[in-house]
Amino acid sequence: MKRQVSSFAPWKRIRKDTLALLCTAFLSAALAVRFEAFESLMRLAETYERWELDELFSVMLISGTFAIIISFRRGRSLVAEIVRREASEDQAITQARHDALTGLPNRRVLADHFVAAKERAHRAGREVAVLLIDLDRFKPVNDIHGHVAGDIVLNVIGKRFQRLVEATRGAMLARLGGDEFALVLEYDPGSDKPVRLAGQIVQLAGESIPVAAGSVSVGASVGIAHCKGLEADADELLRQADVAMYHAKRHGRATFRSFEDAMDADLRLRSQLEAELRQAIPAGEIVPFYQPILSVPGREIVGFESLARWIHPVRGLLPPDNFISIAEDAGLIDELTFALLRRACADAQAWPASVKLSINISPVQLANPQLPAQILQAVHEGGLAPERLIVEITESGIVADLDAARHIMTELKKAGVNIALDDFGTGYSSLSHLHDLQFDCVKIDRSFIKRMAGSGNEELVKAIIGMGHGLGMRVTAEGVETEGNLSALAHLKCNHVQGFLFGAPSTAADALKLLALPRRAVGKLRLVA
Ligand code: G
Ligand code: G
Ligand code: MN
Repeated sequence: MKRQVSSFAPWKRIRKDTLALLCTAFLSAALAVRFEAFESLMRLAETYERWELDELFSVMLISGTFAIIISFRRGRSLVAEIVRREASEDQAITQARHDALTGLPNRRVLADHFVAAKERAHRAGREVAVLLIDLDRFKPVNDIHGHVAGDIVLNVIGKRFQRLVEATRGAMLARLGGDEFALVLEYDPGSDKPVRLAGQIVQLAGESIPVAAGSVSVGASVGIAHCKGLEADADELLRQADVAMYHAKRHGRATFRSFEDAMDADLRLRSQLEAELRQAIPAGEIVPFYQPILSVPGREIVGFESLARWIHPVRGLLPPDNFISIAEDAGLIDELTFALLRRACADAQAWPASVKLSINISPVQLANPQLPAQILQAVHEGGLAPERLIVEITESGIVADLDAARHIMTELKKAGVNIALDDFGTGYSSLSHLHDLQFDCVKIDRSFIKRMAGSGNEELVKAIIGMGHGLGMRVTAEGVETEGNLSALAHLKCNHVQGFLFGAPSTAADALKLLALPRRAVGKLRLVA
């Protein structure tokens, strides 16, 4: 707004100049009249007639007129040039302060706005919060539907957020870059406005978006940071909101979290564990534990699932949820997977050839097209026939990038490796995914088996088993803890079972002890992990 007014300044200037010129001319004329200059000139001309002064005056008058016309035109082009320059200056300023794709203000504007809002709120006894918004599942939109579709999504989402912000007093929205947006919010103390706004943002982001190829849907995870006092700057608040947003992502996405100091402690622990993990993998501190998988109703051990454990010299035995996601974030997951796989192949040498080895692959590893070749190489070096390997992939992995999952599965299956769909029922895979990808086995998540304990809750498990068999897959039930579970599953013709009834994940030595037990004794004789 301010810049638009200033574009008219040159016209003001030229008007001033003209006025000055007219005044001078008028004053000169008045002086000339007052001192009878024209009469004196006439007399001078008559006295010195032979000098032809009148012609000289005429020439002077004509060239004076030309000079005025030329300088007027020059003035005009000068004004046009100034207008042009100021317009491009305006454009440069707009570009430096706004995001080209969505037209929203950028990080700099947000930071400036934050400083003003903080001081204003302080004077008025109000509060300020910073919300950081990161879209979920945006990368697959770009990868699968192309960047044009990605741009459409960002624009549509930006407009939705902007409309919400316009209807909210004391809010200001910016795009930080990529799929990140942020907003500064002023609110009354004690009001739940920040979380309400965060909830609305999550909801708006989840609504489907039409693109050329139909429609896509993304989501948003939001982190909220509350400004305490006048010291904190925009960068610190954005950092805190980012930490909180990361917690929202870890808690299943499409949700929001408020920053707490404990989150910083958590972050410090994670970075400490990350540093320790870098040493621990080559040092062999991460080992596979094995949980038996049995046939039904024969109770024969048909395989073991390798489940990572960190035997930490100081912290003790750590379960995988303490370090797998750290390994994923730190880019260590491939190294970890192959260290475990090599060790598991060595352990499996002591098992009967009919006993298979199941390993888990993280969804992030599916992005690596070299993965099948690397797995096959490790299995080859470890002396395990590929037919004895089962690779477990979770639903979230295949949904995130279907094409990548398909490539990896095809390559592994060509070599004889079996593929299992892990934790089935907890993700968002559709029946068409199951049909399309041709898994060898589906593993029913333990939450369904747990619920089956109550009466009338067998229907879902029955349906999953029926579907699995219909698509030519073996079905494994996870989390089998009771004889009741087992007989119900046997009745439903479930192929394999796994769970505490037969043994918790335990060491390679314990796996050998289980194999040495007479058939049907497994599960009766409990081993302590
Ligand atoms: O063993 P436990 O129930 O604590 O395992 C928790 C989760 O960690 C399981 O979902 C399992 O799939 C995962 N997990 C265990 N070992 C590995 C591993 O070696 N690699 C990956 N990617 N995940 C694992
Ligand atoms: O997601 P995945 O299937 O990879 O997870 C396997 C994990 O499930 C094992 O690491 C183990 O800790 C856990 N688990 C195995 N059997 C049981 C069971 O019977 N009950 C419960 N609650 N958890 C189990
Ligand atoms: Mn598994």
